[in-house]
Amino acid sequence: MEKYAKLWLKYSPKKNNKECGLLKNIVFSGSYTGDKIIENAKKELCLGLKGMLDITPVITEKTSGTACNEGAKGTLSSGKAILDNEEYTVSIKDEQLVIASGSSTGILYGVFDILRTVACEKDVAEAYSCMKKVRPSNPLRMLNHWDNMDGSIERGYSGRSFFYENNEIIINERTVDYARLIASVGINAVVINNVNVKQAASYMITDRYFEKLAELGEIFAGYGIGLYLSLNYASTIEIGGMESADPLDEDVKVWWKEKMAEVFKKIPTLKGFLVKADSEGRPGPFTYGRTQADGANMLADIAKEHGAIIIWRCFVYNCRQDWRDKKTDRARAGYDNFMPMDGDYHDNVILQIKNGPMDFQIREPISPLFGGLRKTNQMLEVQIAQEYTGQQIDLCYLIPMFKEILEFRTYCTDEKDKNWSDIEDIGNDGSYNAGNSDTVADIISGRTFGSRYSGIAAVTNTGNDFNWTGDYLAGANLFGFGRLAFDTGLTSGEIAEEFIRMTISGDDDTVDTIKGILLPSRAIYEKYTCPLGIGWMVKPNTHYGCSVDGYEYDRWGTYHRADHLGLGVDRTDKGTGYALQYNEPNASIYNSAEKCPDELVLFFHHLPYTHVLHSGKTVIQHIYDSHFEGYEEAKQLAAKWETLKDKVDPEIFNNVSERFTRQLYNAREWCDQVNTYFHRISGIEDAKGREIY
Ligand code: GCV
Repeated sequence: MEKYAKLWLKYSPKKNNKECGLLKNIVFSGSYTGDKIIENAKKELCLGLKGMLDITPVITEKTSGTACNEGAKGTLSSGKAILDNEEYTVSIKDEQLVIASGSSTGILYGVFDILRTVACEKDVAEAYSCMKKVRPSNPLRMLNHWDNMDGSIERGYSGRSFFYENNEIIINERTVDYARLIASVGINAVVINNVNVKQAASYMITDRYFEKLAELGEIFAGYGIGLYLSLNYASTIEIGGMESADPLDEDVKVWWKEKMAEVFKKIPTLKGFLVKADSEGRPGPFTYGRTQADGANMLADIAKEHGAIIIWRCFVYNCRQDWRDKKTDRARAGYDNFMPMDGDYHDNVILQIKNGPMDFQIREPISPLFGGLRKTNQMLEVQIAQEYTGQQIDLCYLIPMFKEILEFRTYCTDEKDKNWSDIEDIGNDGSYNAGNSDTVADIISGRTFGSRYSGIAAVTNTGNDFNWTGDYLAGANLFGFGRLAFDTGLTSGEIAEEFIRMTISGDDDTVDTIKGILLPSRAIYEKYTCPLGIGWMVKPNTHYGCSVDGYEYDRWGTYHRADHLGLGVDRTDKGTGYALQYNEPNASIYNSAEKCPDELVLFFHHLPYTHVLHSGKTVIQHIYDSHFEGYEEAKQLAAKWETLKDKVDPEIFNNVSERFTRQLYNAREWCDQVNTYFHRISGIEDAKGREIY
């Protein structure tokens, strides 16, 4: 019995490509250096082809004319470049498959490309008949673990941490398999500890943990993955015994200088830090009357001496709001706190921005910082840990949502916006990429403003459960996030299909059925939970299950403002003004109840229940219909899964089946509670006369 599932690297026997001679002779070519990554690439190729096709390939290396010794055991290329050139090609030459790249990471990705082709039973000769050239869409493709050193995981739904137990770092076989799994989908950076850095985690930058962290960093580096740590902003106080963490205080700077010199010496593979400051009770520069830029730049200037970067989160808002106060708007906070300093952040700072202005709800508009910031490195933060999206009990395949986010047009390069006097200064190379390269995907890829450091991070959904993600199907979000971050051009369907074929089954009918379950699951979850973009009708603290007023009279800035006439938050020019933080035409669209897309209309407007949506339905009828439909459709998903009883591994079948039972209970509660609440408060009957309590 295996200790944990191998997921998409299980390399089970395949029928296609068995006779493919191309897979017997594989060439690694290019100006890469022979190192641990190449050794791992060879191991993986042999393991995969042996398992799937019983082939042991002959691997030849041609590195810029100088042959690299077979199975080179060279040391890690722990040079301080944050990002390799990870581009690779796979082609056929002289009856051989050739993977070419300028870096060993590129070669490793080429290997995983071939293994994926075989695992999905695509014809290898055909797949590479024309040279396949691949360049990752995003420079940084990162996972953020919210793992605590006591072994718990904040917002974790898959067991406990596989990185920590009793304040010690665990390194074992699973650590290596984790690195293999995520490298195989193109992840190149991992933050291994919670952004809320407390207790033992504050000591990660002390000799208590250096040895283990160095070891972990080497394992990751062997798969092209950079190691990052979350940093306690107030380390000078908490571990340095000082009285201040003022970023402009000379003594504070000296402390950090010495500390970082020590840390980067002891953990040579470390690439940088992630910082949550001035957020939800965490310390930060505001305490000293300083700006976020002051805090980020102080750390970044020192980190720069070690070739490292500082990723600074924009999740800064007032979490002690009075619910009676209708002027303060949490949605505004990110923009209000970070926009004024656009251009002030130093070049090794990246601002990490949650996809929406609130907090990972099932539906939110895109943060207006995307398209607002033009002179600052930016990274998108999404959450595959399903905190508000079903907690890996309810199925919610998030890739369609991520695609929408990435495809959102910010209009930041629009002609009429180009009256900026210093526009020519934008970007490292001084260029400004005019035209329509203004989607979130464009911005975070670095191409819109020529940023050097940018990309996408996901709060991860992993833990030490046998199947890593609690629900086997939630594995599609881990797999899918990596694949999408690597290639934003892939469709949700393509990604789902790869995941299913590699992880669950290659049988065409089974693949179609599971795809039919995954693809609509986000829309269904949205239907039976919070209507029309309003969000937050969840049980406080745990964030699972319906509680319409759960956050209504709380301090978190998360209100629906429902009364007997209507609901929604007025964020227009007559309300909090949030809608105006967007570039045109988005600002005008969101500011108008007539133009605003239905799915976001209650996020931006307080509307009567009788308001007629674009769909032709009134708000109240939409609430009733979508909730009844959502629950019904969830039942259909569960029924479809039941048809697979004899078609998928019982371990997988039973796990997902059990989750669906819980999902249906949850969906029914949401449906009945939301409908009942609004029926009672509005006094308006359901046009279809269904049972409401
Ligand atoms: C790590 C939300 C979550 C918190 C999380 C926070 C964040 O508020 O509920 O658990 O803290 O986001 O992103 O920092």
